[in-house]
Amino acid sequence: MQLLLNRTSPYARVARVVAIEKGYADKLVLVWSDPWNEDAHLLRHNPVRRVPVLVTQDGVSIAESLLIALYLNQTGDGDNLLPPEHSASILHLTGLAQGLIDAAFTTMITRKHHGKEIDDSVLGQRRLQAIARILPVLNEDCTSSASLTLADIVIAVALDYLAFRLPEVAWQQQYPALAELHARMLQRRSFAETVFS
Ligand SMILES: N[C@@H](CCC(=O)N[C@@H](CS)C(=O)NCC(=O)O)C(=O)O
Repeated sequence: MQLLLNRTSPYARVARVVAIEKGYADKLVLVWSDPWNEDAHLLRHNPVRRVPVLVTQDGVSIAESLLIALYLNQTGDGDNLLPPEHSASILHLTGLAQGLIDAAFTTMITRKHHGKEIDDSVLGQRRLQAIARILPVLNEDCTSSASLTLADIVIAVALDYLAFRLPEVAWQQQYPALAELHARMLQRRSFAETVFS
């Protein structure tokens, strides 16, 4: 099985963390890919030209980080990251965290292409406002569960991506529940092995 990824993508990190947590570390070939330049292998597996992409043992390509996470959760070992009895609340938090990743990633990539003044555009403002609105809701709604969930992973990746790319969003001081979740998750092997770089 292959995972097409790069080292700075929060989406790819979600897929890779889930793969490690579900016992796929030794069965997965990591294929470092460049969505921003010609990359024939990536294009062959994903015409959208985005990472991550999982290529299964049978050669089927799956794009979209959360769909990859669902596939790995269904087929891998270990705890179910989306137990049916808690699926609504886990998906609620996962959706918010994915929204946080989307807003943070798009802020970063539009700054890179258009300069920081893009933040003042209507869409730039909407993204920053989304980040400011999502954090307190996640802080309020996230609960520490006995076993690891998909939401724990996506929230922690989103927060670590903010710390990496938008450090001016100083969520650590304002949101203690998120700071606790982030610190706890960073201690896991799956996070230690997938640090943004
Ligand atoms: N919704 C997708 C987003 C994936 C995505 O945007 N990946 C970025 C890297 S962080 C990418 O490959 N961007 C290249 C592009 O948009 O052309 C997912 O959840 O996997």
